[in-house]
Amino acid sequence: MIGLGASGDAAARLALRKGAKVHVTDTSSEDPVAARGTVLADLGAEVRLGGHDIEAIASAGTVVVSPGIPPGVPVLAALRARGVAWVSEPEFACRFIQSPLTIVTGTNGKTTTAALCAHLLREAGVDVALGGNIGGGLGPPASTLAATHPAADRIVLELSSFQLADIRDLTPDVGVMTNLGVDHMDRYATVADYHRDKRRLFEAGDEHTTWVVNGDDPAVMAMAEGVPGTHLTFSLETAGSPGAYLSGGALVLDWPGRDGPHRVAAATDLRLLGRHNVANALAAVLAAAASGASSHTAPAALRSFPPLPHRLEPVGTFGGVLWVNDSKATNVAAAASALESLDGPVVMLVGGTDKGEDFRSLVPAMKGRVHTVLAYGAAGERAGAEIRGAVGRGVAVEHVLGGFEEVVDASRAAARPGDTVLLAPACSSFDMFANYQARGDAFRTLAAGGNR
Ligand code: UMA
Repeated sequence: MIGLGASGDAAARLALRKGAKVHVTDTSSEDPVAARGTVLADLGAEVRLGGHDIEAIASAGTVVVSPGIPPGVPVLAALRARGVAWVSEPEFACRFIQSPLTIVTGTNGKTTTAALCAHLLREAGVDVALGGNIGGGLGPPASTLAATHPAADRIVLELSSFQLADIRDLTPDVGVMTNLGVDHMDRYATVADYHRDKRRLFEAGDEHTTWVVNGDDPAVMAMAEGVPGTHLTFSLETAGSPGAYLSGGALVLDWPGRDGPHRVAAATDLRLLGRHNVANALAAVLAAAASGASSHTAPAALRSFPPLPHRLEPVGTFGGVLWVNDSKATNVAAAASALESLDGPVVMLVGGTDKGEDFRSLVPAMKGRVHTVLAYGAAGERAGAEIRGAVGRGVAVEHVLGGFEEVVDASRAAARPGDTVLLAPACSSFDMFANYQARGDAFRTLAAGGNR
């Protein structure tokens, strides 16, 4: 097992449980890797930290590689040169799973779609387990599911392009592609390389696979074209094709072979904000139906699904002001997409660790929505200056000095009844917090605390 993060730890434990002789290795020898290594050594694994022993890896019958390890790193180059193949962690896990798989991927929305699909199945009485890339406490790695739920009625896995890259025999019963855009350009040389790994999902299916694809996304439709299996689309724009679509503000399911289209819920019944989440809900409803959920329980299940933490999460309305935590928006594109989901007027908090992105790219989404920008943290001065220079009059741009509490206080002072205060910082959090979750938690607490 190469890499001892969450997925490496889970795969090593699974292999040990199955009676395999396990070698685990990581370039790091610091905690939390070191702490995991100590436990795995006690469980019987051979643990090599602080570097990789190529001979030991090459002699293994199966080599499993963690998703965060890019294909060009020296250890993988050395294995390639020796003709040693490897598999991704979910591929290894699925060798021990008997359940039919619903696999969800796409550039955006895969976590919400996978979690909502699992919720719809659970509420329909299906014994379902959720995991994969999802992380963040919402689901374990695939290898953990293989140990704990190997024969569930259904396993829903969110898979990233990194995890799809090295699958081999894993076959989706239902495959979902939410959309295709640009991401992970720090790992891939071109967008085509990134999409090539996404395409692995379609290559992994067979004539029995049901595909749930975004009918509004030409890149998805082009990739799915000619792929064996049953094709169903979800669409915000076009009503009428078999699948799920938005019509007159309602989510409609038109399942082939059943008694025609029927309304599942109103878009306003969802507790999730934003039009992109209506698309995610359509994908989830369709994927759940394809995975065996009866549609009778879908209306109540859609209404009961809570927003996921740190993803356009409404944390409360205080004095007529809605506070929204989108701390997961750690880059400019994600922050712009959060803005586009809101009608405004908006007070926006931007800042954190400066990743060198161009903050002027936020300005088109700000127009007509944002009346005040509060720029803060390590990136605050540059973000404020760039946005001020590009946004024009009518939008106040303030550089807030001090800690996060001061930033939240400044938001409260700037907001008027009817406004939304949006934390979509377009930066990572490390200047003030351990991670984006800690930042979102602080926002939630400070928003509620100061407004009681
Ligand atoms: N390493 C080596 N040798 C190298 C290079 C790195 O040993 O040459 C080590 C690193 O020191 C590290 C490990 O390899 O300890 C890599 O761990 P990892 O980055 O794969 O992290 P995990 O903790 O195993 O988490 C992964 C996913 N992370 C990534 O793909 C980056 C988690 O997705 C996922 O929840 C978890 O497996 C379980 O499936 C997170 C994520 O950010 C949520 N995903 C990306 C995204 O959603 O955009 C793809």
